[in-house]
Amino acid sequence: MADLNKIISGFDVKGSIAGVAPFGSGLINDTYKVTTAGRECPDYILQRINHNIFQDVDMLQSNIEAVTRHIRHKLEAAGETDIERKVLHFVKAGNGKTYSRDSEGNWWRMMVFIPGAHTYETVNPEYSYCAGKAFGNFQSMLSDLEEPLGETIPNFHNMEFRLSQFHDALKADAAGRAAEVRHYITEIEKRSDEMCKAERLHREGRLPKRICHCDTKVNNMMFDDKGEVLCVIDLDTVMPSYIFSDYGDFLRTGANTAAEDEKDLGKINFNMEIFEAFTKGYLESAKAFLLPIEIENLPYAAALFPYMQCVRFLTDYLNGDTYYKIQYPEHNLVRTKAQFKLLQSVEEHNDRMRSFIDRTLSKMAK
Ligand code: GN1
Ligand code: MG
Repeated sequence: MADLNKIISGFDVKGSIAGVAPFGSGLINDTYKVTTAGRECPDYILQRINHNIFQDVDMLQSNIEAVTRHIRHKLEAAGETDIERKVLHFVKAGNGKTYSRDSEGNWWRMMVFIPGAHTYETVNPEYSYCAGKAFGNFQSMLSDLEEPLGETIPNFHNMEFRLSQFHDALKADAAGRAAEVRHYITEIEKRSDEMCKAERLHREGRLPKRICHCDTKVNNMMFDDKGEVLCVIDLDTVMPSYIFSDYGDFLRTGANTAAEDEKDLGKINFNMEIFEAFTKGYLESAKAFLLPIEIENLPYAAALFPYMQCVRFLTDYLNGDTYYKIQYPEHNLVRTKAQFKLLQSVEEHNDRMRSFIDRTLSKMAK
């Protein structure tokens, strides 16, 4: 176990440390809340970057710095007064960078904890509408970022790549688990062509990549006490992708009537009220820059992300749980089943999603 106090002392932190405790429910990095003594100094978030997954830490932090700097300038130009709560503020380490390496080779970073902000694992329609607007705004604010961003995880949301990893895992069958998941393998294969549509459209030059967040889980948004979105957090995966990434991954988590790893499949459904509220918010802030092909494929995006996550969880299960943090041996299988159930529910709502989008667009055109 790393000496957290020693690591913290390497950053330009104000005040004396009163406590350090694990924080949040992320599946990749280790996150801690650092509380300082007294009211005048801010609290902080400390994170150990998972450098097995984010192998190019320089690129990772340089992306994040470019993005937060750009958003900060936009907010300043717009005369925003609550800037410290609307964009993440990374603390400098002794080396002048926003990250540092400990003697064991781990990478760490710190940011100012945003006071009076909350994250949620589930949201109501009103909050979903705000989330839709916020993610549309986020994409729109970054549309004129001049520095090119690197892919912090190459091919992160590339469905063809995720399927090839799945096929490799299946062939190797490292944990001897392939036989018990035959049903899910068949269901995944049945849909594979349709689900790789985005990559085909991109190759044909019809679908652009834009800067996206790429991890728009509902718990990656900070809300204030009134339910307004303050900012979007967890910026590790901000990179060029299809807008489907942000739209689809929010719905995967926000419109699921149960948790991502719910064992009782009967509880898992796609909540159309959340879908409608989120879609309305997203279209209001993003319609101005979206192409018809992007809008037309929003229902596809709603299905793509439960599908992709199902493939990713099953791949990890087949590999013997080497990627996602698990709490019990079958966890990745439970997650796979839950994502597949959600996918089926999304598929049942395809026509209703399409007609809601059409109605919303025609109302907006008036
Ligand atoms: C991971 O870091 P966290 O827990 O917010 C994953 C996402 C998955 C998600 C599934 C870098 O997100 O892509 O959708 O788990 N992030 C990475 O819950 O793989
Ligand atoms: Mg997260």
